[in-house]
Amino acid sequence: MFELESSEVSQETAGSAWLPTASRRTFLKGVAGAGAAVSFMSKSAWANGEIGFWAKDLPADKLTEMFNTIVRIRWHERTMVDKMITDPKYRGYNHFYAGQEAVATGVCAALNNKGPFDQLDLVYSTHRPTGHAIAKGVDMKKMAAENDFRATGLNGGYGGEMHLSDKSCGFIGADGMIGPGHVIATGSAFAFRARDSKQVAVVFGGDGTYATPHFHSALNNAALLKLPFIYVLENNLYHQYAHYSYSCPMKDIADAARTYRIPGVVVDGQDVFQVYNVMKTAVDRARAGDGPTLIEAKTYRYYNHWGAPGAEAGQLGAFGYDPLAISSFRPEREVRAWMQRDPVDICRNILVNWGVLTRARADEIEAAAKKEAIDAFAWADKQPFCKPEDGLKNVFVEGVVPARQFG
Ligand SMILES: Cc1ncc(C[n+]2csc(CCOP(=O)(O)OP(=O)(O)O)c2C)c(N)n1
Ligand SMILES: [Mg+2]
Repeated sequence: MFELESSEVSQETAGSAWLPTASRRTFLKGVAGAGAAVSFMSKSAWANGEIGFWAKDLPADKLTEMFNTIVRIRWHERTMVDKMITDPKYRGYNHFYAGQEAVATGVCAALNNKGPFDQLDLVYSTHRPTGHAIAKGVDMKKMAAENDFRATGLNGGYGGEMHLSDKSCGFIGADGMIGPGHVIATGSAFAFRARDSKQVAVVFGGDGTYATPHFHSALNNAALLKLPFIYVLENNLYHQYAHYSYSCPMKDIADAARTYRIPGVVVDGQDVFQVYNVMKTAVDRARAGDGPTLIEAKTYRYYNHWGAPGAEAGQLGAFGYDPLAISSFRPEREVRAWMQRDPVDICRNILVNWGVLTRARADEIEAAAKKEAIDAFAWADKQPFCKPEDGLKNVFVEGVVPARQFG
């Protein structure tokens, strides 16, 4: 885990020309001492890889809810994969999130997801949105219907996977474009600050976003303006079919935070409680007005970049040759090695170990999640399709739009 050394920053600031040399030296000494103290204090306020850091204080029902969310995401993904493979009439598609469930779950568990819109924390998602959506509180049935372009879907069936959104829980939405959402999210964070609200804006991005200008612009502006903004970068090692080392010179993308003088934290993205710990620290910091954080969650996706190539019905994960990738872009052993550190197993084992769940109760929760997913897709199958003639509805504003700023 990388942590910004407060003394480093303060010393640079202290070197400015407005201080005469003698007093500058005294000033530097003082600042270095204060910096070290602040650094020590802030270190103790970070999770530092301890499983029980913040998570140990959570009530049992909240911890159980996190397990429930992980398995609900897992079975949503597995059910949808099977649907794509076995039902030729099914029109939905997805960039599958299985393998990364602990990230969305740990992040959203530290956010405010219920209540009036002006009190919700907002999540800006990516082209791989279904896990983020479930964790933020989106209804699984409505999402299943949306992904198959049904009129009763979350967005009337006109959005599909790439444009899922649900204002009621602060899920601002999926985004087919890699990057621009980061900048829009900082706009939300700026609005929160301008309105003196305690809300936080969170953006998810992949390792592929490091090379976009939006990543740097968002962090730079958020740092300069001390915005309540959290960037959650899910490093699943690949963007489409290329390893991230092709576009990023650093092993840890979180190191980029140094440039912007903000905390950059690397976390085990397979362990939901570690993710929660660092996220809670970042959310507390943002709400206190202390500015943004970059979190890099090391994780892995069990399916290929898009859809279900290489997958088989009833089997978790996709292996081997992906025709869309022209060649096999990742070794099967790598996929299997990551599956050894499965987020569902890790969460289950910790909660059993802590005495929060018995194995039998965990199995019941997982069976209920599987049933919920199967029922959601069955319900979606019976819904009417959206109509082409309604395609431009809700695209243009109708009537008079009042001018509004900070209102
Ligand atoms: C601006 C833009 N450029 C290219 C693409 C095509 N594209 C879709 S997903 C993707 C890779 C994203 O990789 P990463 O950010 O690591 O996310 P992951 O798919 O691994 O979750 C690319 C290049 C796009 N959607 N938008
Ligand atoms: Mg990636």
